[in-house]
Amino acid sequence: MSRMKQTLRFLPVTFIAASAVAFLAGCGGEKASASTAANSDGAVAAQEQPTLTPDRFINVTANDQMKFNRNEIKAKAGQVLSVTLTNEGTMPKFSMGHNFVVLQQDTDQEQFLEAAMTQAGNDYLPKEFQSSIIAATKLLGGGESDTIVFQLPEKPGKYPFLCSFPGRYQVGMSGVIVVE
Ligand SMILES: [Cu+2]
Repeated sequence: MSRMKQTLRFLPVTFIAASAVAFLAGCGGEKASASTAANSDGAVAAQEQPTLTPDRFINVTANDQMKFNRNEIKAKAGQVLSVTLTNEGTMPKFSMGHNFVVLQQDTDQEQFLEAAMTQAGNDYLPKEFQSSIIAATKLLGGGESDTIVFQLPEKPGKYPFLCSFPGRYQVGMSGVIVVE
């Protein structure tokens, strides 16, 4: 219970910091990085590692046809990934927004998505599931992109990723990061 409280207290700070860095990344260049929560210890761990150096850079695209360009990413345990999501569509965020959300293995995705539906004001990232979110981009309209840098868990397995905009998971905007 107290850990939950701690998580909730730290997360907003992390998200603000991540947004600020993401903004800089958008204006500056490839090397700048943003990070949200790093692992199951969430924001606390992210604070201990304010500058993660990516082991790999991965480009993911989304479009007006409601598809990601990839549904599987293979990676190594503990690897630091820099994922750039680009919305190659032309439609606005409110009707055709996309994001890229990486979840802990044990997340109940149905409940996550149900909660996400009601939280447009928070980019469809359900606040009560923040400890389940390993990393998440901003919600992007057509032509926008955002980069997240995060460390994969040490535990091998399949970590789901998805777009949390309502209805997108159901038409295939999901996939897995296979951690070996
Ligand atoms: Cu989407």
